[in-house]
Amino acid sequence: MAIEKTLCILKPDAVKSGNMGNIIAHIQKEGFKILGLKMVRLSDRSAGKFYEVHKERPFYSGLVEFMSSGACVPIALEKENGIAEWRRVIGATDPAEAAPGTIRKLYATSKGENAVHGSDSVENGLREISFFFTEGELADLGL
Ligand code: 3AN
Repeated sequence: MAIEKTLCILKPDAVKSGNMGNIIAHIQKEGFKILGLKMVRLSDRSAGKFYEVHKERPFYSGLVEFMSSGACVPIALEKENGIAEWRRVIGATDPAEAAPGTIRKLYATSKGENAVHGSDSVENGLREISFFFTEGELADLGL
């Protein structure tokens, strides 16, 4: 299986509830390599741009408002079969449906405030990573 990159974002709910450290520990326990990590506060405009694919969905404006409501921590990850692996580790979009032990089961509160983001394809993973990181910020630190 191929090594794939995916973008994780610790969303404002996870940052506010003090679970950044727990989630980063979970990421490392699952064997992902961390290629880049930073803390950002998204403007309305940049959150809107990131979630542009969901523009027509009824939850779009709430999602943009939530994602710009506090600090986020984008993390560029890499692992064999990384896209599917990260989605397995985070669990279903709705924490009520997420499997036991998944990050969303452990730390998310609702479909909207669901603690973490995960890319849905290799192509989107690369696009989303480049939304937050320049090439120079993606040093492989061997973590
Ligand atoms: P996932 O993050 O599991 O890939 P998507 O891509 O369907 O889920 O949705 C993107 C984001 O939009 C979700 N992480 C969640 O924050 C928000 N979202 C999705 N569905 C809903 C919904 N029904 N109500 C509120 N927010 C939603």
